[in-house]
Amino acid sequence: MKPKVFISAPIPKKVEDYIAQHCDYRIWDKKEPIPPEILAREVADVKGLITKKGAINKEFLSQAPHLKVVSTISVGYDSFDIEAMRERNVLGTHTPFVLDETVADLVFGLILSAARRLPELDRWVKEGNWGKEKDSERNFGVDVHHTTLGIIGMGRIGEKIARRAALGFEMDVLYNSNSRKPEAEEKYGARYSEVDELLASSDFVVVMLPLTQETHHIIGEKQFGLMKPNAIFINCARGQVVDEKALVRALQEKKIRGAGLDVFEVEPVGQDNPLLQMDNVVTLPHIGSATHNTRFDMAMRAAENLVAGVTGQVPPDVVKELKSLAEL
Ligand code: 8YV
Repeated sequence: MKPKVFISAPIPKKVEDYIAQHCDYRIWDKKEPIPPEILAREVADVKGLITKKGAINKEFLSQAPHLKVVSTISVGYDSFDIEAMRERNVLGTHTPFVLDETVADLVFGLILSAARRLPELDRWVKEGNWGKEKDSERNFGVDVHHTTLGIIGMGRIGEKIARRAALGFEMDVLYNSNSRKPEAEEKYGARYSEVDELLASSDFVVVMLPLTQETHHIIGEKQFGLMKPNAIFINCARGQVVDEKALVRALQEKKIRGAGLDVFEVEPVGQDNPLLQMDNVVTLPHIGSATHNTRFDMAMRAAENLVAGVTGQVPPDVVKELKSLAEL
């Protein structure tokens, strides 16, 4: 008998076919998110679950007594309550590697957009303003090349950003991380730096940290106060890593020049969020990994993790905090 699994969001047909070969599955394939009461019913008898968001906590797990593996189609796994999963012996997997280059591309999209004011000037042209204004400096921005980039959180994606920065834009790269990255230091001339020094020296500050209890609001008033008045702040990680109210104040008080944001403390971002009123802030709807190829690869990777987990193998991408469960 094939193991029972539930897929709680639409996935590409090929990925569904792969799961069908190994599992007895049901799928929520509607565009709107699955209502919690339906999810609770669907997970009551399954061994494996594919998810995209939604807390996997004690309460959720109590509705899924047979669950062995939860496979999220994302690299971030802040939706996992690690302690609750460990207690219930449920493996959690994520999708590292396959999105690194795509997210690094978007970080540079935000850097360029904020520095050269691309979305603002795109609107300006489309609104018919070109030729009306006489101020020849009106549309000036700031350079990206040969400036200093500070990366807080130098994981796999951070290293891809560093490569683009050093080899493409000839930027100086500073980074802060739990561990030193000899390869990035050697190949891209990246220099390890304490956070305060990195903030004070960088023209562009990119935060690339996972969201955990320790990183919640790790960038706040003090950190914005240390940045250069000309600095541009980029967040493509998780909104809650940043104290958004402090960011708004820093922008209003011109403590920094601008920001490029793919993520927000509350998503979708509220229309009354003051960040949406600021021309010097580029806002995107959490699209770091959102290309056809990468989202396909992420779904396939999540499917492979799921199938491995429900067929008695060790899934390739068990999250580091739960690896010890997989070794039992
Ligand atoms: C996800 C992301 O695809 O991977 C992550 O951690 O933030 C995105 O790439 C998104 O959260 C939807 O699952």
